[in-house]
Amino acid sequence: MAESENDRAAKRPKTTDAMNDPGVAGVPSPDGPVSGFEITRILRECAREKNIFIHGKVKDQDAVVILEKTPIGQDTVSELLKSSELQLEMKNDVYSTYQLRAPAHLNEIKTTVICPATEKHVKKYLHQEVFLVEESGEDYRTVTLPYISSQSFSVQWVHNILEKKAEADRIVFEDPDPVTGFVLLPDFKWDQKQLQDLYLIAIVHRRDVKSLRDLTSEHLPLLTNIRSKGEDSIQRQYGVPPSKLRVYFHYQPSYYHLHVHFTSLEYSAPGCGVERAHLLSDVIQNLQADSSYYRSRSLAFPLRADDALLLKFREAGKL
Ligand code: DD3
Repeated sequence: MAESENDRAAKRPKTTDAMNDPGVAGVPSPDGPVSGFEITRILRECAREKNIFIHGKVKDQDAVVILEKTPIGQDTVSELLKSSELQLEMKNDVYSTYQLRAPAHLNEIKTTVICPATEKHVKKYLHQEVFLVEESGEDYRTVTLPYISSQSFSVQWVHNILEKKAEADRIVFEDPDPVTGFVLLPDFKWDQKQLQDLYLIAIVHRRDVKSLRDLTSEHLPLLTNIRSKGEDSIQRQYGVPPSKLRVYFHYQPSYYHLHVHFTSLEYSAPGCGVERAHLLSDVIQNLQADSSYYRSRSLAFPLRADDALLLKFREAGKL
């Protein structure tokens, strides 16, 4: 019979506070932040994406927990079929369906925890109507830039990566040059169990470039360096050639420290659509043709109805 949460709670030592014990990567963490989680409400769920976003509390702190079933990796299929129990659901002619009971290590659920979560974190996962905004170079300087400067969008986690204070063991490649260098590592969204949803990010060392909007021909050595060394590293480490990669920026980005997304071409990553993604190779060519391309061009991007930036565009009469 399955052990109840009470049984397990009784067995584990009571010394550690759930939130002060982040656990150690790769080691089971019975006192991790999920065990004491009290559900407040479901923020969003998607049957197709097989994920659910939950708002709740751990001790007295707000938290968001994201649970997601991951793709079945080719390399685990044979073990999955061999070592699982099958329970027949129905049979009709040549057709039959089963519930397969996989061994625990082949039946993991990717779990992301944000704790303490701010109201912004919570809101981000609520389903919202979206609107397309067209931002001219002038709009950027008068509406968007003042807004992003006034907000304390924390990029602490980015600095932690660059300074090796977090995720140092996950770095796939680093070019330490302060001007053209970057760190390449798997994005949070990828659990690295299968190549189908490969997702890495290149985070630049220099801290004076917020987004695509700041790029000029001065940055071409940085961009071509990221393209060539990023693609090389992914080819070497994962055997995925450049022709199988979608390499791009987001505009607007979700954090204002320049970074490049490397995703599997087979995987429709969230945010890879034409309304938000700008291919690195297009960006390079546009800057080669016109150094002020991204300073002066209008750029369109989607904004959620509850995004404060949308309100700024409305107030400025741009929507
Ligand atoms: C983020 C955008 C940011 C929730 C979530 C993710 N890759 C990250 C911290 C460390 C990381 C990322 C914000 C935050 Cl789930 C709110 O992303 C990260 N580390 N995308 C990596 N490797």
